[in-house]
Amino acid sequence: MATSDIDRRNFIKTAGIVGAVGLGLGATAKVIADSKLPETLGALTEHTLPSLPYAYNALEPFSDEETMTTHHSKHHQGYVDGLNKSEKALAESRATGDFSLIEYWSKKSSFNGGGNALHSIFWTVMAPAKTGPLKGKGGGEPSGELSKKLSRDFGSLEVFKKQFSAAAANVEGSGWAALSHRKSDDRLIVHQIENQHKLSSWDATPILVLDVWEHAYYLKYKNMRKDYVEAWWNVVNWDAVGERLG
Ligand code: MN3
Repeated sequence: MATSDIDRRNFIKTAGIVGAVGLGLGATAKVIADSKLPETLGALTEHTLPSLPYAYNALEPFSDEETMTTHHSKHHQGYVDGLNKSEKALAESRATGDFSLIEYWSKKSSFNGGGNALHSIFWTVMAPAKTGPLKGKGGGEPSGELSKKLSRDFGSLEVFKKQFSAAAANVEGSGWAALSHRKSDDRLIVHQIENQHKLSSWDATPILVLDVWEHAYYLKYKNMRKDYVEAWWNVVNWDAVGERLG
């Protein structure tokens, strides 16, 4: 038996004991260091909830304070926590060599990782409406390269907005509409995302996303998702979208 196999067996045995006495990941990580085992375990990120770039009531009247508070501090926090939990579970799988729950934790990390990433973009591509009480920069029209590329790839800003609105209003169940930049041919594309992670368009980076889960609008708009989508254009921060395009 190769030395590495012996190390691995001893490690798994030790890790099993650690698990049995109920110690957490910190203890497991210490065991890993002691056993000189896999450098393949890799480092873990402790994901944290990003701050909103405006107050919870700043998007009124488009989005009400109660919805924004719950959406950011409860829902988004839940995805952050879920992502940390699933990535720790995957690290523990690497530590013990037990991948029996790989399908479960892979799905959980995609779902929560998608939720964290999409919400993190969502907050930053909105701003208080120009036409609202705070007279912010939200709404209006894009400028510069973004404006040129939207016209080039969709025909006009109006046609783009129609396609995006239709995509958002017609996501089946919970999900998102996204405008993404596809690097391979430098095109902007509109696509739907189901849940937080399904229907992904590979090689495409989201630059504008709209959350159409009911938790994003139901308190104010009830079942009228289409009205929520139409009102949302008043808080789009086009400068931030342009910066994402790069
Ligand atoms: Mn949401």
